[in-house]
Amino acid sequence: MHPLTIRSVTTRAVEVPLRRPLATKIGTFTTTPFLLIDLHTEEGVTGRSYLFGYRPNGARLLATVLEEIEVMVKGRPCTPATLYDDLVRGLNLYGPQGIAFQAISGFDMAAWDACARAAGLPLAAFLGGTPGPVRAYNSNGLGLMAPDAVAAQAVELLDGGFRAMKIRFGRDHVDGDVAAFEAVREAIPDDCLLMSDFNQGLSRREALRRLPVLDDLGLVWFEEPVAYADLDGCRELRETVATPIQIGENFYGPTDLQAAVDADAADFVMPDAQRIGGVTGWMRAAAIAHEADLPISTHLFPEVSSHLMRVTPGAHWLEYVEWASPFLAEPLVVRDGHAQVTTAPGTGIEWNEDAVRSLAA
Ligand code: SMN
Ligand code: MG
Repeated sequence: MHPLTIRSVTTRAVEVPLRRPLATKIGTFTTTPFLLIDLHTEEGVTGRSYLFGYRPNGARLLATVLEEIEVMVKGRPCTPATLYDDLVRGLNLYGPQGIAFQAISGFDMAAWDACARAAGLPLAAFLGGTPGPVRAYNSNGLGLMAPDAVAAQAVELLDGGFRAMKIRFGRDHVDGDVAAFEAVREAIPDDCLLMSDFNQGLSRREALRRLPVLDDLGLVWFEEPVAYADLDGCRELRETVATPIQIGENFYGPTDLQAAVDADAADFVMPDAQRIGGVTGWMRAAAIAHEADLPISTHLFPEVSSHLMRVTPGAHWLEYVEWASPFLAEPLVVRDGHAQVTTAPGTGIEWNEDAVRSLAA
């Protein structure tokens, strides 16, 4: 087998309005900037991925690092695991985290996509698994809104056969969160599960006071109750409440997951493909989670993450968001609450070029 040879890495920024604006404790999202990545090879195969820009200029910041990555990989074989290690070493002086590491993750996802496409296989199969369904929860809403508004949205989020969804917590008073929860609970079927997310919004002291009040609600998990780096705080909360503590969307690389394991900080983990190191970082992190017997869920990026879950032991829940769908030619399909990993080669990411033009930022 001859590896592909990398010709260029190009990027484009788009700004996508959210169908359902999302208010969280860490910020309100009404539109989201994305950076679209194309990895071109001499053989004519193109690998694709996208990254979240988060802030208005975020996509541009990531694009600048990807320009440097292009300089580092141009003319080299497209061998993602090798390139990942070289890029981490090569960009080490910017810190093995933050924007630099996010750009490496985006490049890595595009490189794996190219390899799987060249083999004519869906990424899940290229990684040694099979395509098929992946259990998902709907994360497209239930922000910090009034109880009647959250309840109305919860009914909409059942569309697609979802039997699980995530509510955002962290209102000024815990009673506000309870009221929102109760309104949602009444509006949806009894067998529909609810996850909760505080987006790091509580101080440790406040979390120790609030989480016990919410502990009997039957939530699947409490996500990021305190600052993401406060692993001791997470462990203390685990010792205080019965509801599982879920963290991981802010892990930078497999090392951070190992640190959470070492600190006994989590019942569940949920790495984000943009921060854990793309496909390469995910596979290494998933091995650590498995050894530690931690169920593993995904954060954003359902198009790539659904493939990864098909080869992840202890795969727990896929987070489904539709935010990239407007610029994708074949948006991810969800049926009966399961994302459908199809037999299309690669991750299935193809741009809807008309949409990319009209959303250009
Ligand atoms: C989240 C993170 C970033 C952007 C939107 C929402 C949230 C989640 O923490 O877990 O979905
Ligand atoms: Mg979260």
